[in-house]
Amino acid sequence: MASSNHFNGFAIAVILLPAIAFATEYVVGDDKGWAINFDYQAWAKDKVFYVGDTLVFNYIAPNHDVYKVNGTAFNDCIAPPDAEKFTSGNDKIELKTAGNKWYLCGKSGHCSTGQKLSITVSNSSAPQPAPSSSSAPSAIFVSVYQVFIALTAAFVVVNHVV
Ligand SMILES: *[C@@H]1O[C@H](CO)[C@@H](O)[C@H](O)[C@H]1NC(C)=O
Ligand SMILES: *[C@@H]1O[C@H](CO)[C@@H](O)[C@H](O)[C@H]1NC(C)=O
Ligand SMILES: [Cu+2]
Repeated sequence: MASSNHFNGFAIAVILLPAIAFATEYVVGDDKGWAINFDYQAWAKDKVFYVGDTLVFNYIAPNHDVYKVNGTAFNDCIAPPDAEKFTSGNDKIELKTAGNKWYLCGKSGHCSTGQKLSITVSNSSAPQPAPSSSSAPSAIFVSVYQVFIALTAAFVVVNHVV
């Protein structure tokens, strides 16, 4: 009975690992957060976003906000009243579908100073590049977690065999 429990725990850990490893949380602007006079296109340039990843917009509310807009509004720096809007100052937006996504700050004059972000989200089935530690701080956490799980699983297996 105990051996079958151990095996189940090991199997579950193995099945869960890919889902955990592939969901990345990106803090937009890193430690600069969501602010004016920042080049978000340069920030996004080297990153590959996948369905299931999350964008985190950090700022002091109500100094800024986040509007999810279309490409036209993005180019013209328009914050449509009917757009999806986030105002908490710690806005976590999960990327649920593939394709182009556009975000901007709706405060007067902010978008035109560069407070706008355009990204392309890829289907999660696409090949996953090796995570770069500079672009994905949470990858470090994931690695530590994976090592922990792997060691735990190994311990359980060895314990069971001996
Ligand atoms: C973009 O959004 C604006 C404002 O919501 C809307 O008026 C316009 O029709 C949209 N354009 C496209 C191409 O969907
Ligand atoms: C993502 O995958 C879905 C389902 O396979 C497909 O319908 C969609 O067109 C894909 N989107 C992109 C941008 O590749
Ligand atoms: Cu702003």
